[in-house]
Amino acid sequence: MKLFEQAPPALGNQYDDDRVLRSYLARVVPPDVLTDIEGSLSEMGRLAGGELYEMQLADRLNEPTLTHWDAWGNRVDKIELTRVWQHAERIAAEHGVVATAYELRHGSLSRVHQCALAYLFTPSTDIYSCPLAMTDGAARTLLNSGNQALIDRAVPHLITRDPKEFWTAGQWMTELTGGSDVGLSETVAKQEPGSNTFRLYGRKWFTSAIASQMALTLARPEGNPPGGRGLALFYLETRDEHGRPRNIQINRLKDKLGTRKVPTAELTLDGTLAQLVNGPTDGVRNITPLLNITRLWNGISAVALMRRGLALSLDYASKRIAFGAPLSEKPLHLDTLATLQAEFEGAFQLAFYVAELTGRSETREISDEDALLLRLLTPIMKLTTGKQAVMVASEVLESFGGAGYVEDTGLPVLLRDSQVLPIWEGTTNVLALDTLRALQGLRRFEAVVIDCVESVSDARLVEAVRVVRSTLNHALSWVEEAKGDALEAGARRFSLTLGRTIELALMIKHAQHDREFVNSAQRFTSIGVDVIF
Ligand code: MFK
Repeated sequence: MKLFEQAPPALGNQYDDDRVLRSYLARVVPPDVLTDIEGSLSEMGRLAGGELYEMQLADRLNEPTLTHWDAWGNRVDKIELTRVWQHAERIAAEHGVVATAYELRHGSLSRVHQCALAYLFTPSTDIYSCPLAMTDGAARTLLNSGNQALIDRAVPHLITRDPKEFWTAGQWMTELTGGSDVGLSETVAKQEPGSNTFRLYGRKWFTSAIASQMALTLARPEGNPPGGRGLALFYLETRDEHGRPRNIQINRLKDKLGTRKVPTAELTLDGTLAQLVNGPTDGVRNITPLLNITRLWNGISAVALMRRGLALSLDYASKRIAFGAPLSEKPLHLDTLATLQAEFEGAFQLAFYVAELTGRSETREISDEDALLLRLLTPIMKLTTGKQAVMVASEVLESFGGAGYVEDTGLPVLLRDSQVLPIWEGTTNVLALDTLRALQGLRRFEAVVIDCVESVSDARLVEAVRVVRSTLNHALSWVEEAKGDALEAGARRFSLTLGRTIELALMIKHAQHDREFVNSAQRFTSIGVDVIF
């Protein structure tokens, strides 16, 4: 008797198969630029759907390890990375997953190109996007600082395509006292007599991707006042020429729910040599360029993981027969996936719109009003897409039935890894409060949303346009009226409503360009946009 065989879900070229990415690029990137960048995207799509994905499945059970002592009793604190991570580092460097944004081959659109590469690369490389995000953010922070010695020393390594020269960067902010409230940090910086160098003493409680060659971190120079202003931003190199940590003890690796391939550590800094990046105070403000870049990466990673889950689920639906037909012919299954697809497309449009604005800010082609909009949209985008990613990942697992709950399908990791997206780089609530600090961008937000929906001619989008307008008005009047505790208590609902409103507005704009996307805009409208209540 022939045993029943179930074909597993499979992936093709993740660029060629992605009609959302390709349609978006056709709208925002001029044809000659698209011709120039398509080769790199198709190549990354081929790797992501092919050898990287296969390696990821084969490497599923490996995790990074920390060895404290060598055979001869020397403290070495050696980190062994997984096979995928070792390979991903080379691919990332060679394919310019960071470098593309700094080479500026296509001006401000280089950021969109780079985010598209990151989007394709991320789901097949076990969250190697984490060190890349911090590397990108460190390069941007150092360049903004104007500290020429540090720029000359580190930036060429951070943005090179040569794997032998490539460095990644850490972002050491979190301490036991302050995860979100970074101003509570206790690490002390003592200046070396007669020099500009400092030694850092303290404990860092959650340092991601500890294998990096350099880090940006916060510490309080002796005598400075408490709070974020009394902290300073420091640059340090993590290991000496023998590969040993420089007065840094790696106490242990974190035992996390997800992102288990990321070697996240607890550290003790015990006289670690460090240099000021830009002055002895205002460390929190000075590290914000890094935060804003990693928050962009967070959003791009959120849409990337949603897309991966949907790609697998859609493929499986054509292979899985139940109750007499493939799932892909079942109205309820299709309806469920269409809702997830609409959430993904809304998130995609918003994350890439923030990439466009970031690119224009980096090439200084941004108006003052759009700079304020970018400041407002970065937390909104990060918090909205993070929530969507968890919801979509959970539903994707369910769409596989029991198989989605079984580890060796490679599916559960999608949910575990997505769950970090609303947590690191600022939780939903912390970013909702940050949204309130950035309301100067609200006027431009309103103008952009109205502009997206103003000249809509397709009758099928009339209801979507009505919902955008009415939700926008509700949000604007709510924030005008809310005060004190009521304003703070409603900040999450307000921020999510702004996020969903601009997602729908951008979806409508996109559907005008490509009518294939009208259905998604309609569906997103009926799922619901206004969560202020
Ligand atoms: C998959 C890809 C993702 C990659 C992941 C990488 C690995 C993850 C590693 C981590 O998780 S690292 C830890 C991340 N931690 C955080 O994100 C901290 C979350 N907490 C916040 O964001 C708080 O809002 C914040 C620490 C910034 C609040 O601190 P303070 O001391 O109360 O700051 P304050 O007074 O609000 O702001 C100080 C200055 O910075 C102000 O400017 P002024 O000095 O001119 O008044 C603010 O306007 C400015 N500022 C704050 N946030 C800003 C900003 N400016 C620009 N952009 C921002 N986002």
